[in-house]
Amino acid sequence: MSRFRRVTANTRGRDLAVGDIHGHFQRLQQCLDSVGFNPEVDRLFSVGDLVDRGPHSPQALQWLAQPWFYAVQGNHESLAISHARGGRLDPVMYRAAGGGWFLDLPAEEQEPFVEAFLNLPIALEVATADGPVGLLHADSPFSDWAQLRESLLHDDDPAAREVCQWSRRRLKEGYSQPVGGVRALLVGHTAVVQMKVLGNVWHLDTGGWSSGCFSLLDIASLELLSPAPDV
Ligand SMILES: [Mn+2]
Repeated sequence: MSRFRRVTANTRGRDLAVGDIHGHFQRLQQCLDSVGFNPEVDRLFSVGDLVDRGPHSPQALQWLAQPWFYAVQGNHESLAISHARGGRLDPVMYRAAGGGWFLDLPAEEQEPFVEAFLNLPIALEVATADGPVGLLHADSPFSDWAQLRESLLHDDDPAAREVCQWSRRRLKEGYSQPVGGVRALLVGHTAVVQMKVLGNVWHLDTGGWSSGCFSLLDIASLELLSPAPDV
């Protein structure tokens, strides 16, 4: 599977984006129900970190099998891959980060997860009527989307990938230079109290997995559907 994926516009229904899920698929489903998500026509895009911490991490496989569900690979998916593929990974750290459910699976039961996670792109681009919207887990290593696409497709530079999945720099420094070539870049990874936009980078992880408040963003209009705006 390609490390960069392009998805054509949804002409039948809505495209929604959600922040880190971390094993809370039941809460996410409730949130989707509350905005009338219709899997026949609507699609859901995840910025990664589907697993670890919450009670339903194994459900990630069923969600990833749905034709209406798209995701990029977060650092937690990357941890599972590293563990199973013999990468350098401290199991104590991994367990503390919520990976116990995975560490405790027999190797043959880890395998379907690893294969599904390996299939996830590092960055994804969704077409909308007003131009492309990008998604990745943490931050873009480049100020230009085309450069990121080229890097992911041709260089596979581990340092660039590391920024895509692990960087917290933009939020930490309040860095607000936009990423050129996309209308908006949707990310998660660092929990924020309220959805926060820096430049054109939208931080969607409002801690749905800890506080129960998932933010759902309509990708075409860039309007927040959940939590409902105060009237
Ligand atoms: Mn993360």
